[in-house]
Amino acid sequence: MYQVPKLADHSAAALDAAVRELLAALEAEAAAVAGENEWRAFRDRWMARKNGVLTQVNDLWLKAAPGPAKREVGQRVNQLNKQVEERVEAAKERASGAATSSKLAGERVDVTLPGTRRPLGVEHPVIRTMNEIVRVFQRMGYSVGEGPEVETDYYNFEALNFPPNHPARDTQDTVFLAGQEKKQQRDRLLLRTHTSPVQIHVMEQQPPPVRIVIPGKVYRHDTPDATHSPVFHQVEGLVVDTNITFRDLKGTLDHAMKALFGASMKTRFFPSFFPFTEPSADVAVSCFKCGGKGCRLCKMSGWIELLGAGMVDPNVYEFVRKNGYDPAKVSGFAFGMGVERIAMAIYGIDDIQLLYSGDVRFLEQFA
Ligand code: FA5
Repeated sequence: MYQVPKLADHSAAALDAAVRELLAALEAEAAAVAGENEWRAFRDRWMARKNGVLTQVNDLWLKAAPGPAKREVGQRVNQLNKQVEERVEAAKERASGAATSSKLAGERVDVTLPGTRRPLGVEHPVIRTMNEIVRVFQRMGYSVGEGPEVETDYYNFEALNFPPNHPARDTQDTVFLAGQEKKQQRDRLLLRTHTSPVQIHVMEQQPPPVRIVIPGKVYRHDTPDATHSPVFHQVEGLVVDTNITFRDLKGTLDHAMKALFGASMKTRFFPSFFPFTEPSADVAVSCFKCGGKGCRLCKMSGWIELLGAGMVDPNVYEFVRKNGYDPAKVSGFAFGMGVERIAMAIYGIDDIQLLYSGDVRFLEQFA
């Protein structure tokens, strides 16, 4: 490595030779600088106040020069200071450029590599079934509506002709919101137990004729088992016009069941009771697990209940009479289907809980 020599004499020729040798060493060392750490060592070696090459030049060449030579040597040393400074500065730019390009090389992206594939999601079987049911009715000319999941007692019960002490109003069956005690019963908030309250909203908003389906989520204080879930989905249907009869209801539901399950699925209407329909029926399909022989799923009955239905009770029209619903002039039917039960029947699922388990192995079968 280059060492600053003592000058034999301070003549111009000796100085010239020493300067040439120093500059050659400076060039060679500058050229060898490859990274930022090397550059720092290079800068310190040449410019450090203590023992740097320039300090040594100052001591050995300038301070040691005899009086008459001092001026000449001083000028050369000044010039050297500048040259070293410039060289060090240039080396710095080269070193940091090299660092940037090595960083860039490390981060290089090969745009020709195949991208990360994200698997496409699919509709959940419950949502798919709900959309399928809605489509069947849309093809029959029905419109589609929605309603709130948080309801008042008035819409969920009172306007649907539930008597004040009907058991469905019991906390055994209904999830009530806390802190409602100060309100009148009809204003108390609850999670709707069925989609039927939307019948009232619809009739408040539009005069007859009405032909609408309303899909949505409902909540009940039900203990989970193979066919019950505390949160499930229904599709409500409401038709009000003149001269609508029970035959229209039967024909409509029969068509809808055949469209959903195929022409060979057997359906059955059982007499039933709902406060807001008269007469009322429960509609069941033959058990898809045992074919009607009786098993755990159908509770040995051979049938799986899918929906409730009936002719709109004249008492319900009284709540919306001023909007054109005169029970002497209009008639209609309504139904409410359990979407999960229909999904189970379509896909042969024997436990409703599978639909909510979030198990990808189960859900992948619907992709
Ligand atoms: C009703 O909810 C009435 N609102 C239906 C109705 C509408 C009748 C319009 C007349 C006119 P129900 O409580 O039976 O009825 O429930 C309807 C359907 O929801 C049932 O047939 C069943 O398929 C489904 N269902 C009821 N409870 C559950 C539950 N816990 N889990 C899953 N599905 C259920």
